[in-house]
Amino acid sequence: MCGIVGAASLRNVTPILLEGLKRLEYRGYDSSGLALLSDGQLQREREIGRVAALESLLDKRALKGNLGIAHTRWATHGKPSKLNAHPHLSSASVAVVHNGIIENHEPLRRELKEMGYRFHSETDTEVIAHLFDHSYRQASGEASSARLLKAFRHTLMRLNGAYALGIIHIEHPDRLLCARMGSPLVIGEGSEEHFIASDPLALLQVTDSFIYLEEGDYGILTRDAVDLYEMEGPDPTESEPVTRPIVRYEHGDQVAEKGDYRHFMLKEIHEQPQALKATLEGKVSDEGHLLTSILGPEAETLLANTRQIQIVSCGTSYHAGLVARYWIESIAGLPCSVEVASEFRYREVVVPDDTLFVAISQSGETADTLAALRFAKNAGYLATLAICNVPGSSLVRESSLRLMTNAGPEIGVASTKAFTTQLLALLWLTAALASSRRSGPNTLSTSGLVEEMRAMPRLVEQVLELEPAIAQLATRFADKHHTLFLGRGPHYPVAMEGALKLKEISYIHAEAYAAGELKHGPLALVDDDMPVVTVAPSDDLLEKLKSNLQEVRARGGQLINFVCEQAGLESGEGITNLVLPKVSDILAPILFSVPLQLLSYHVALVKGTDVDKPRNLAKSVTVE
Ligand code: HGA
Repeated sequence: MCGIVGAASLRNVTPILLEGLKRLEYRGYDSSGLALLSDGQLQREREIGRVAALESLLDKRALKGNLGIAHTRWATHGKPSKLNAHPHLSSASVAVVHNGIIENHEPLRRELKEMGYRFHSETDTEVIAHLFDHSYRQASGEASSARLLKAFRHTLMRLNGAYALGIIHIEHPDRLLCARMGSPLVIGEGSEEHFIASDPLALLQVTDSFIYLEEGDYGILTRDAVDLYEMEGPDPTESEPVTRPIVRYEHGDQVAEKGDYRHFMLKEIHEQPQALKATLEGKVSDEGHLLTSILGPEAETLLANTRQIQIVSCGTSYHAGLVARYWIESIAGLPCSVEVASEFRYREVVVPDDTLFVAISQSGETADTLAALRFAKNAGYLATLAICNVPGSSLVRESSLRLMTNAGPEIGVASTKAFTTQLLALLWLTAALASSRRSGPNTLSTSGLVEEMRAMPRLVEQVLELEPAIAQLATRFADKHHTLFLGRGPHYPVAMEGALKLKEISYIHAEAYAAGELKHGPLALVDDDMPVVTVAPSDDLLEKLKSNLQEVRARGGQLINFVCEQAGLESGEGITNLVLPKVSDILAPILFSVPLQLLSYHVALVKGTDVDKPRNLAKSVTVE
């Protein structure tokens, strides 16, 4: 959430900053702004709404400069408004962009007001601008790097909470300050130019070489140098800068274009066959063996020693973890707990011996999941494993083992291909755990499972052909305010994910229930105005589910069932069945997720909402 870009160059940086903001817009889109230094002047423009609105403003008033910072906002403190938009200024000398939350902003604000600073926004960020201005004035001397760094370090020491920061100062026309604590930030290396951004994607138009800041890093960039220091280290005036590796971005300029698709979400739904194929690539040999060494050093021994799994994640990734629990327990025969990261991180956790900690996050920057991982590293787990879509992300760098999903950039805020590829990666992990133990309740052979995983892209292609029928169904939701999603076994979390998708992009209230729970309360809600969507593959629980569906029908509920060819469910009055291709019980959760994505997408179209940028949300949740 919130996207930062900054640049120090010989050329005018405005187009680079604007392009960076557009590429970061998935992180926040309630307002945006930029500040530039040129001819000894600090200039700023901000606008409410999308980056396009800022761009039109800049068409009318061109800002040019060789040093600048920019920001696209997802508000945490203070409503989305022009006054609250970043960059925030102090004394017309300092401009600050910030991603994160300053938890002690209230006492700092009081203190700064007493010193005479006037506040113009409701944000927590503005305290950073004034604090830095104050520290700079206190750090006497000429306008040197040393003075700037001293003031910066002093400012950072006063902040509690999370931040990625970009700061410029009017007396330093070629110096860009940056810092990272709890929110992501990378430095891009160009030829005689340097950049900062929340995500390398923002800078792929200008470089593919990046330095990933570590927690507590701060420093100064100029066109030709990067000097980084550690907050934990000595005063910067008494120490040498630290060295961080320069990493080449692996996937080229993958910035997603919508192409012929109307929305990124639709494109990403249709990319799933390819994304699933890519996820499996390099993880199984031609002969069908699982290549467990890709997880990292000592993976095989660690998997063989694992007696229990703890999965921690948020949102859609949490639902992937819940599905995996059914697989891990039934196929690998290992106990598995799954918990949302925001609860796990603040709980007094008891860690059973030989437990593998698994953190799942599309971006690898999800604040709560990262905090849970950092806790887990010192809590006595056997090892930590990240399941992630972004190679250089914090989660991947900080875990001892890693399993990449390779889905390619996901731009639509509502996750689709990230979810199904996480499921495939988790199934692969299940198979790896089962084969390393050479036992487990399920007799399915690894090679059989690999065959099924390989068949997945083709099956998903077939499901995508149901789109016209699903679009037709979606019109029934035009005037609905509530929907129930039902499933059993691993399809209960699939139903949860379906309900989440509908909520996120169509703003229809949707709840998922384990179908057996219906009569314990939610049945009271059912009437002919309440569509009930069921996930009903032909598995061992289908007969039980059919009884639950009868209970709904008997109360006038309108059933929309996603079923398998051989389900034996008749369509009729109040019952609509959408038939999916035959699939094994194990793979069914992946396949059945796809029509639910298409349903929520088409309902959102009917409702006329902003599919890729739903209200109040943003992707890559970097604040807790
Ligand atoms: N707290 C700041 C920045 C918000 C943010 O990082 N969101 O992801 C604000 O509210 O402006």
